[in-house]
Amino acid sequence: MTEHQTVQTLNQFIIHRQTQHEGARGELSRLLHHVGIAAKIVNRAVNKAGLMDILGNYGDKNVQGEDQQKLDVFADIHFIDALKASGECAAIASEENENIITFDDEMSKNAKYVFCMDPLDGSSNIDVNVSIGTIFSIYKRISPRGEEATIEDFLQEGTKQVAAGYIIYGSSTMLVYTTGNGVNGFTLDPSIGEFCLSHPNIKTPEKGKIYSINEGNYINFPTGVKKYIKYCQEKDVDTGRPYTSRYIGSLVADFHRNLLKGGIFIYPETNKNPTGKLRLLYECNPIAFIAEQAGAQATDGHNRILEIKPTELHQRVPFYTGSNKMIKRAEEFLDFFESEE
Ligand code: P6P
Repeated sequence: MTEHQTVQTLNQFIIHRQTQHEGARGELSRLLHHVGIAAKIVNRAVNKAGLMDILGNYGDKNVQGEDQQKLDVFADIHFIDALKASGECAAIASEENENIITFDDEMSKNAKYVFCMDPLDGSSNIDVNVSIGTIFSIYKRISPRGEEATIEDFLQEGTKQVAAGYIIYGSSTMLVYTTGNGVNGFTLDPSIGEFCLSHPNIKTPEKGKIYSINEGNYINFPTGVKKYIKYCQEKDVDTGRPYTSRYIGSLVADFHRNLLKGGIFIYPETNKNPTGKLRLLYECNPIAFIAEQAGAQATDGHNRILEIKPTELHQRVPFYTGSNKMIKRAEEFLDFFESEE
């Protein structure tokens, strides 16, 4: 970076974008600002995890029946605190909590937005120092302002999201988000404690050479998925195959790489888990919003993720996301072999 190149912080960017929206009163800006604060608090804990005796199980299990890691709980608590402090969030749906969390202070009860989050995704990687992330999604509430938010506020199609994003705690910490006008990435500069615009207007290549799937589950995959994996592994100069297999086991890390480089990420249904593993509200919908805003796609193998009408807070869906041409090809395999079965 040349010395005179200006830095645009997340807050400067948010306020600049707000001024472009006539009538915007700053509620979403303030909400996003508090997301940034919580991200910095969690980032500090993630960076010192090994030193703060914060590793290891919390000794409890979350609603998914998964062992709760201390950092999961830490992240959940600090995002909830920051969102309450913003006064712009009426309620939260979190992976770490079975039911929605409503706020009873007057300002929050009168707030315009509700917030879905996976406070620390990829938690199985925490203790081995592999990238992890926070994923979030913001909706306008449909329940009357001034009253307590309801579960109906959260069971909205992904197309109704007003904002979505993730923080990836990796070799550097980045916040990537969209409000429906493209995708922008901000890298945390620890020397000034600010997220700074580093990846403006992210676009995913139409085609990539990376496929991301946990092949350890191969025997449980649908035939179409098995055939697509073999297709990726064949030699074909024209399509640049064989592709490269990359799978970290943290959705945010796997998605972020493919978002920038192109590729396909698949967490399909299996005969053990017929609706897959990833959750619609706070993993697939926000990632799908970002994918589409970056010119890519996200489906359940057949249907656009963002058009699925949720019925439960923690429902799971099969998840295919990435470069348009790769999603199209994978779905051709699914369609053909499903018609054969
Ligand atoms: P598997 C992490 O636990 C997570 O929810 C996602 O971040 C990740 O993509 C997936 O599960 C990994 O699941 O079954 O491949 O270990």
